[in-house]
Amino acid sequence: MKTITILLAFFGAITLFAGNAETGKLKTTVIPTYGMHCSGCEETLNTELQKLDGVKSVKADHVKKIVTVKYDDKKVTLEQLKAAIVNAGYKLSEG
Ligand SMILES: [Cu+2]
Repeated sequence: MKTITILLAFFGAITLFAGNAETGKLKTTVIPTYGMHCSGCEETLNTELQKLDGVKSVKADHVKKIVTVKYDDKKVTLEQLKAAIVNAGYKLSEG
């Protein structure tokens, strides 16, 4: 229970900082993503997001229900990343 609380605090902090964390021209964002059930789903999202120009790396995690994307915000927007997740058949909110 304590571990879960720490994890939640940790990812909350990442989400808060994600918008501002720049590595050169690169941004890292953590997008809450629902509907992934296995590593196959993770692969689908990895593949779909990597198709977007400007996406440098993708790490989907079906256990944590997040997709971490490193991207060049001059080439691709957060909205485009989210649209790609939805188009792949997953959801950005629960329910
Ligand atoms: Cu799956």
